[in-house]
Amino acid sequence: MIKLYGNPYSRANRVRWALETVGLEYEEETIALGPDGTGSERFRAINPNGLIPVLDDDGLVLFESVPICLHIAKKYAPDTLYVNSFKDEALLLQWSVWAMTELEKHNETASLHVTWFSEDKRDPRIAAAEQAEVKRCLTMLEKAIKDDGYLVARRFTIGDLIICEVLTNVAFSKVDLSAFPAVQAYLKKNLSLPSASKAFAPDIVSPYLS
Ligand SMILES: N[C@@H](CCC(=O)N[C@@H](CS)C(=O)NCC(=O)O)C(=O)O
Repeated sequence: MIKLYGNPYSRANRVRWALETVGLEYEEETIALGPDGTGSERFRAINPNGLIPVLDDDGLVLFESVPICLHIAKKYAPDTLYVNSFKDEALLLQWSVWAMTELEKHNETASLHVTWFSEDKRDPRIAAAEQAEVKRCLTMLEKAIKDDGYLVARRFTIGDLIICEVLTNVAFSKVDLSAFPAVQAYLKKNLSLPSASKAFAPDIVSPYLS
């Protein structure tokens, strides 16, 4: 039995997309953010960290979205969504950790100061500095995917899935993607996959499909 604890407007989207990509049967329990959901005693017994997503893979209960995605790919699609050399695995891990610790971190802080905080809590200097960091990350990504449109192994892997899902949040930091044509094409191609249509609420992917 595979069970995802998540909701359609959260980092559970990357896990749902990985599950849809490998074609696994799973159930999802919607967990709201806040005291009645992620903060509840019941949910904290499942994830003491109090955050979604959580995956229960036949009794193996995992938190942290990126390791969950890597686990799904390696276990259920080792020759397609995962990679099969030490070199490609090292690159895949490098980009996956970068997606969380650089790209996502800067995009999230920018989004707080551009979209999510109330006006009185927003700091335009932090917003501008963090948007500049997101652009620095996008410049790196643009170069990395320019040759063949993929991060590693010259095909779509879990690394591309993680990065494209992280980038669905760029709408909230209001970073303009037009200076990054390879990234724009990369998002459009990968978010148009049938697995993405099944995994995402339409309003999340629509800004990147035209
Ligand atoms: N590093 C964690 C972050 C998870 C996280 O921040 N989840 C948010 C939703 S995207 C959450 O559960 N927030 C709980 C709350 O705000 O109550 C991961 O990637 O899984």
